[in-house]
Amino acid sequence: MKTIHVIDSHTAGEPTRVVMSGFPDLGQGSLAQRRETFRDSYDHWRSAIACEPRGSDTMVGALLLEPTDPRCCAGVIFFNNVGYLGMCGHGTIGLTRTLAHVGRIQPGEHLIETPVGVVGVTLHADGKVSIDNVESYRFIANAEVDVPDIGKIKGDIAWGGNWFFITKQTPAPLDIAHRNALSNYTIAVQQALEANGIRGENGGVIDHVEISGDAPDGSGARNFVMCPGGAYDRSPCGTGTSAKIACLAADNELGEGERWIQQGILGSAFEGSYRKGERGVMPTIIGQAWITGTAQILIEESDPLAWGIGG
Ligand code: PYC
Repeated sequence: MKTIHVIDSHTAGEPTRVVMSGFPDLGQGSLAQRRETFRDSYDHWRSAIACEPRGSDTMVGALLLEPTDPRCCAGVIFFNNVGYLGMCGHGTIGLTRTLAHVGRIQPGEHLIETPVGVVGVTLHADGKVSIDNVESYRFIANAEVDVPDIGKIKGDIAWGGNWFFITKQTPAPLDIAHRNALSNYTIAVQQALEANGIRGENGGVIDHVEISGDAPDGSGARNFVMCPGGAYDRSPCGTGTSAKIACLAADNELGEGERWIQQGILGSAFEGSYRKGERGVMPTIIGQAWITGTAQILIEESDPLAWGIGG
């Protein structure tokens, strides 16, 4: 029997499961090297934790690790039902809230090491968390992809810690009632991008598709973000908001220091702003997470579904 201690939270509706202990040793390399070891040797642990019957398609896991950079209070590798994420905005907010919950950090500024770089976080006295995300930039403006049975879709390809295709074209209003139509559409776009070899810089797979528009009730900017693995982000997506801000800045539609309120498909919101970066923007994203549970995950070797369903 294997025992893994996890703490669950949600950030604006999107779950994060922080793995506190019980995970195999991944060695002492960089976070990127340890993510390779995780992927090569322990991928079944990912599916045991993130997939059904213990997890779900929406679950984002956050493996808590010792950082290599002594300035950082923690290292983390994010994963989900199908693989690994570079950065994860809602997950970093959930991780920060979790570290505070167990008394490992106090309100103030902290650094967290991820496989794609060090991110700064501020835990505010009211429980909100600001993330100073990795540099985000638009890679290609107005790219076009031909999507079977849908037609030509135009959008920007941008980096916000993950690769995004951000389009304003939508098959339905950005309302949770239309989640099935929005999901089918964005999954078709994801597949067409890959089938046509349309990728981010250095061949990075564009595994997130974001529809960007207005809330149906006119209450502000809203998005719908399809994550790798077929589940839509319940939150406004921290890396997706960062990528969107990079595009707004590139189009001179958002000035340095100006606030951008980004609703997700549930209407829950993150607040974003940016400083100019060397290449793009240095985004700050503010959101809040709530603890939803703590558990000892048990893996019985005799269980035919011990290592998760699918994944
Ligand atoms: O908040 O960056 C994010 C995120 C990525 C995938 C799910 N959430």
